[in-house]
Formats: sequence, C-alpha cells, structure tokens
Amino acid sequence: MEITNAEFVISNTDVKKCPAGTFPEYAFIGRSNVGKSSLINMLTGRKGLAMTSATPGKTMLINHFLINNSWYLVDLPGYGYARRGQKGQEQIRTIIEDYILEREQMTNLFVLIDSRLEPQKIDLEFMEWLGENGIPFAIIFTKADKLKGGRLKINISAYLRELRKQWEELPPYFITSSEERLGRTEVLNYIESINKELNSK
Ligand SMILES: Nc1nc2c(ncn2[C@@H]2O[C@H](COP(=O)(O)OP(=O)(O)O)[C@@H](O)[C@H]2O)c(=O)[nH]1
Ligand SMILES: [Mg+2]
Repeated sequence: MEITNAEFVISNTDVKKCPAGTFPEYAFIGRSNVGKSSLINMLTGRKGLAMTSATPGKTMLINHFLINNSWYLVDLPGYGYARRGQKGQEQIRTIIEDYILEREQMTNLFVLIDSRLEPQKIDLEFMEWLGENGIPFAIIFTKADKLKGGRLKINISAYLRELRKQWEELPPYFITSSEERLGRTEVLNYIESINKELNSK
C-alpha cells in the first residue's frame, strides 16, 4: 500500500469526540521517547505530520490522521513518563484506557518497543492488560539501526522468549528503523491486509 494522502483531523482527550463514521483505526502507543512520532512520520512519508500535534502540552491527546481517505492512524499519548507526575500519569492512563476499551473503530493497536532495551515491566504489563481485555495488537520494535552486529537478533529473540512466558501464541511483530525506513512496507502491508479483510465482510 502506498500512502497518497495523510491529513491531521482532530486532537482531543475525550473518546466521545473522536471522528464519527466507521473507518478502521490503527493506533500507535508506547513509552515516551520510544520513537512513535518518528515512526508515524516515516510510515506516512510526511516529515512533520506527527509533529503538528506534538507541541508542548498537547502530548496528552488522542490524535487522528486520516490516511488515503479510508482509514485512521491514531497517535496515542506515551505512557510511563515520570516527569508528568503521578496525577498526570493517571490522567493519561484514563485517556488511553477509555480509547482502547470504548472505541469500536479501533481495529489494531501497535505497541512500540525500543529494540535496544531489555523487556520492561511497564510494557509487559500493558500487553498483559491488552490480552485480558481481548484487544488485538501487534508489536513494533523501534530504532533497529542503533544495534550493530548480531545485537538486534539477540535482543528480539530475548524479547520473544520473555513474551512466551506470558503468551501461548505470540502477537505479530515488526522490526523498524525510522532512520533507515526499515519495516515500512511490512507494517503498511499488514494494515492493508486487515483493511481488505474488513472490506470483504
Ligand atoms: N537512530 C534512530 N533514532 C530514532 C529512531 N526513531 C526515533 N529516534 C530518535 O529517538 C528520539 C525520540 O523519538 P520520537 O519519535 O520523538 O519519540 P516519541 O516520544 O515516542 O514520539 C528522537 O531523538 C528521535 O530522533 C530510529 O529509528 N533510529
Ligand atoms: Mg512523540
């Protein structure tokens, strides 16, 4: 799939104010700094797209981008950002949970994981929560270009090994680098295959 059109539609904190209609939504989430904005820009091929909503103070928002006039890419607030303080983090949690649990158009969630790091408790617990609530998700390992030699493979294998302790069947996963545009085709094809499946129903 090629992205021929990408436009910012709306930012808000209230799931009820998200766009009306039935277009499927693919949401992106992860810890702050995991590379979410960069990935969204890389996937859409629009350098400043995710930045339009990344001005300070707006980072707690649900951002909708309409892609090819047929589906939405949704940028969710990053979780686990200690500098926001306890109250800020709880507000974020409510926004995220409301969107994920209540938004019927939410078709697939992409959970971004920094490929350089060991499995983090916050991410594992978040995915466990997704499983408990039957939320369809896939993993996107980010910043693959930062790992040299065999390190990338070793880290991904270790991560999958950790996941197998929790999951009988592993979620789909993608390895990406926004810097090198790695994984772009794979992620977009995955979205396209789900869109096709939805259209055929
Ligand atoms: N080398 C490299 N750096 C990246 C990549 N993706 C993001 N970064 C850097 O990581 C930092 C955080 O990225 P950003 O997209 O703002 O993360 P966000 O907070 O999750 O939206 C920035 O300095 C980016 O330039 C990547 O694929 N490769
Ligand atoms: Mg960002």
